[in-house]
Amino acid sequence: MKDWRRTHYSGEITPEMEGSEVVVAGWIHEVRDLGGVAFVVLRDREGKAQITIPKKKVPEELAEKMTSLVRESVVMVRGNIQKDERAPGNFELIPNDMKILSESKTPLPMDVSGKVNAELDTRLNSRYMDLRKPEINAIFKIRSVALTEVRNYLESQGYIEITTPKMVATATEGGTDLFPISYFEKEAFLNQSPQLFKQIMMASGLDKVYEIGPIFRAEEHDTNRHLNESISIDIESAFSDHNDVMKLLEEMIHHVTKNVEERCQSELRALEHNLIVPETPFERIKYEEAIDIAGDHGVEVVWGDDIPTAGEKAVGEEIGTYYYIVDWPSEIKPFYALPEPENQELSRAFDLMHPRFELSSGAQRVHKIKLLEKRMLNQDLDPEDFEFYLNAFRYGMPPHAGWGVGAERLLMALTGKKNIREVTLFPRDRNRLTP
Ligand code: AMO
Repeated sequence: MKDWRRTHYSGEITPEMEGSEVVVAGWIHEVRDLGGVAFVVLRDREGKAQITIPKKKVPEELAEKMTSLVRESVVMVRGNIQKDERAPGNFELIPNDMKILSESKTPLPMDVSGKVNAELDTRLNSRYMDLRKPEINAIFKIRSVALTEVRNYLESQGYIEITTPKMVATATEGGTDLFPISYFEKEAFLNQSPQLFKQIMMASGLDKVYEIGPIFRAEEHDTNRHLNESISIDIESAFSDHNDVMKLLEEMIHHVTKNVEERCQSELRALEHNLIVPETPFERIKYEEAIDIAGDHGVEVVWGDDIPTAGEKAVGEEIGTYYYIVDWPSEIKPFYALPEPENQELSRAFDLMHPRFELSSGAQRVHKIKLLEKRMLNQDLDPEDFEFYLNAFRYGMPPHAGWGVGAERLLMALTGKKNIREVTLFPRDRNRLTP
């Protein structure tokens, strides 16, 4: 009995291995029968391997079986390596045997050869097939490296990974955008942010925590940068202020970008994306300056209003790289953002902007319970609903600060993709709940 086990990915085979027998496994990308010779291109995770079938040398039955293969079927091929400068990877395989593992149906739901462009909706409906394209699976290889580097960086800075509940009884970021669920006889919701839990952790003595986990937002809007289920990278740091965590954030963005640039060269090439590693520190622009720049571009923003997308775009175009917006009016930032002690109208909240979108927001937090309760009441929130949170502030709560970064938006920045659905395996949006 022959051992049918993959010995090599296509990318591991080199012309110097000429003469040796290998077993490759993957999908049938292309079959070309030229009469005296036929070519079958097999595609796997690492690239493509050309299988060349000289009809005179290969047993007739095998040649017949290989040339009648249906595209996208899954096979294993045992063959001998031969140098060939015209083939991908500069080698070809002369087959000795083949095993069909799974035959594909026809017609295919979409083309994966890159010759015909499918609509995003069609692609997302057949995501398993869309992902067979190298320029699509490159996105998710980059995602894996990026999240590993986020962890590496935060761990190197003394952060401890935590996971907090996603089924909760109260809103975090304001009450309207919640998905209700039934929790036995009680009303419950999917959590919008780990905000309250990560702040509670600041009273635990662990000091520096991070979480990479899902957040759920029942926002109705349908844009190219919002999802209803998203992955958030959150940190919280005790004995720190807003400046400390802004420095951490820009250093993390630098670290992750640099490592993706170094470790994902073939993926970035597949995406045709020229990734620029940003220099630190990032420019800090005051809210007041940002609304002035927006005004110069015809987007009028009244002091105290949020900056609309058109305003963000105008400022982003002017700056051209990452930048912070600081000194936000206190009234438009959440109750947990600390007002500037010397000027309560302004807060110690910040947004980190990519030229095309908001990447993160954060703040130094209110850690004194009296002020926290006062700010809740000012924002029409009932402190009684937040007792589990407020208790953590009653028995020794250090000053603290933190931020949240949308993982998909970080991936948009790293890959140059313009639509958040492109960088999400199975996006959840206003119209999409399957697959
Ligand atoms: P905020 O609500 O600004 O702040 O969210 C932080 C970051 O998360 C990402 N994000 C989203 N990405 C895709 N779709 C969405 N619907 C979506 N909502 C948010 C964005 C955003 O900048 N608790 C605070 C963070 C903190 O202060 O620590 C918070 O959640 O990239």
